[in-house]
Amino acid sequence: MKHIEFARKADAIVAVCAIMQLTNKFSRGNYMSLDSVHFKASFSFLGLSEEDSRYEDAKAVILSAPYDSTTSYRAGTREGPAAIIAASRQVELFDLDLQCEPVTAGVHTLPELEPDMRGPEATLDNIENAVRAVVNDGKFPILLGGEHSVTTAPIKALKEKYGDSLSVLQLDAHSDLRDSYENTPFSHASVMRRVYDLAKITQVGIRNTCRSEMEFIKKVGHDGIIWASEMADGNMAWVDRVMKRLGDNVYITIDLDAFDPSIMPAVGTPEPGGMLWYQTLHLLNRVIDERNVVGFDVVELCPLPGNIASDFLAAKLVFKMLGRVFKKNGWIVEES
Ligand SMILES: [Mn+2]
Repeated sequence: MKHIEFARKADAIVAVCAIMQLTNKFSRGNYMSLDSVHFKASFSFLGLSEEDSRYEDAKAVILSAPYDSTTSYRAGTREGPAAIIAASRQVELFDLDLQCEPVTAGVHTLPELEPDMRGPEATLDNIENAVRAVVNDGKFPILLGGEHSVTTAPIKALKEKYGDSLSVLQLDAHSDLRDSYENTPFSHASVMRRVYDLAKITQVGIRNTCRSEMEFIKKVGHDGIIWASEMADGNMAWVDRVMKRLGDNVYITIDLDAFDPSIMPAVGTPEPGGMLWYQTLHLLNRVIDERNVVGFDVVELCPLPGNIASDFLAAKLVFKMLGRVFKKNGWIVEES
């Protein structure tokens, strides 16, 4: 008797459930789990899938520093990293020079680093800690800026590992060698003066330097500047001079205002007479192929509404450099 009662109770429950499901169906449509819903890839560099961009498996890690505090002309570089990642989702994964998809597996994109409102030192410490952690995990760091002052952070972290064998290649319109600017030694206009104290620097594409910087250059006998005017006639002899100066381990910092404003107008401080695409790739390919590049940054993108070409150039530049780094280090996973 009891068994029958139980059976009836169970029947009743099943019946009630069926009615509830029917009601649900009519009121909310078919119930589906998220497993059967199509999502775009997460907000990762190149739009790589979760599977192709896991931190554990990644050879390279994208760090974003949306920091914009001391910018002296047009502000907005805090929007740079997100604009580069958004544009990167339109970059074709096949590299025509390498004839393969060099980085399809192996790039992780970390969330944006948070600026520290206590000031530039705390913000730079946070970036330095992030780079140090990534490097200690054996991964190749790429930092997206943000204003150029963020560059000291990865260089400090990498200097711990590589010591005096670390040298720095800078592409920039500005020499950034002021001791301080607008009362702060952490200005983007004095970033290379800070770096000068950490590592041997070579500066390419420079076309704007102030009197106090020229005095400093003469005083210390700094002969590592390739002036844009020396590159203007299209000769590439200056590349040999760059290569002679670089040590075994090289960090590359690219201020996007190194490029000519005709192809890169979206910077805070544009300067006429800059570098062009193939000329820049020629230099970067040689440095990556012939030295051990240990990290790089691309900074100072200041997105212009409606100008997607600049964002795309920055994204493609990161892609081209990364692909070359993957090839050099034997990290390319061949498709089976
Ligand atoms: Mn600059």
